[in-house]
Amino acid sequence: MKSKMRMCVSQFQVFDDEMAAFASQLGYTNIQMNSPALPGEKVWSLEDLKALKSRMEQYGLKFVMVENVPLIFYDKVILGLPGRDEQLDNYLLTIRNLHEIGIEIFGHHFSPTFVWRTRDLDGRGGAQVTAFDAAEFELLGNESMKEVMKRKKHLLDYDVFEVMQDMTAEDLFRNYEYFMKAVMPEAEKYDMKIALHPDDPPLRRGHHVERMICSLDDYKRAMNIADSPNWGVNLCLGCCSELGGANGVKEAIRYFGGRKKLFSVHFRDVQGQLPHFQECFLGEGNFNPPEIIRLLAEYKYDGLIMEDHVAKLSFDTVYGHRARAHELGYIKGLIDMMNYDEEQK
Ligand SMILES: [Mn+2]
Repeated sequence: MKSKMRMCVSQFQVFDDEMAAFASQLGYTNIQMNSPALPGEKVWSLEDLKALKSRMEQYGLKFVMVENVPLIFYDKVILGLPGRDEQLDNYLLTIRNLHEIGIEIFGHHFSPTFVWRTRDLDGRGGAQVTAFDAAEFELLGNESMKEVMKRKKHLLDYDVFEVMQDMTAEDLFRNYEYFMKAVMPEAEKYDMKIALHPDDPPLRRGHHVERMICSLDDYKRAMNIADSPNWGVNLCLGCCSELGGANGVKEAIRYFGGRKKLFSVHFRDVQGQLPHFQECFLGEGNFNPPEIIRLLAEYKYDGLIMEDHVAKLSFDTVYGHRARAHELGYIKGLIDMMNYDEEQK
């Protein structure tokens, strides 16, 4: 049987002619955006979302997933700070607005300090890849992260790393429960799929900061907290691989795939496992890409599949059009080959 998993062009913030041409010319019609850069410091307006969707439609593209609102929309929810109820109201409004424009999956993370990396390394042919080393992170904190957080500080009027020094993973789980109690009934009402991305890297504690989703057990715990058919995972194979290598990836797919909890998949890999790893191209990491595509198909995975972080190729754009085109083509080739084999049976 032909697999129904759907590829998409993803992980960008601004939809413009360049992105439209990139998606259309490569032949992908489904679009995911990660924290679309729309006006608003508390919530996006329905008008702006509608305009975004219709611009995509002009190019024959379909807006199917939004991954993450900006942190400033729900930072108090994650951290349990005063003002979280107002942010929750806006989050519920966002669910209704996204439903209104036909969005199928709404992703979120619970990692206000974002992705942790400690340095860039030379990957294949000198392409730049990010790397993480837990001991280095413990010692220095994340220098590149501090630059990112400085930029975020223009939006947030406090230092997230500072606030999180006194928080534990248990506090985060408690705040997640508060979040889910408000979010899931609304998501069910509008049949919106709510998808959780794990922490990257899935390391419980680093540089005095604790994180929430650092194992399959943590993910199961979040699932039980949400307790809803509309809750599922935005499974980052990269994070699973960072933690448990190929077996970690397969275990997560089997667990969530078997429960119809796989809503979207970040198809990327790393070399090595915690405490240190580096990102890489597909096919040179911990897992065997054809094997993993087959495993997803075995579980009749019909959600979205996309590339995620990519290596920085020489002369590429900031978005990484060259690298992304390569990874997308790689994934599409695997799916087409698998479907061809199925037809021949
Ligand atoms: Mn990811």
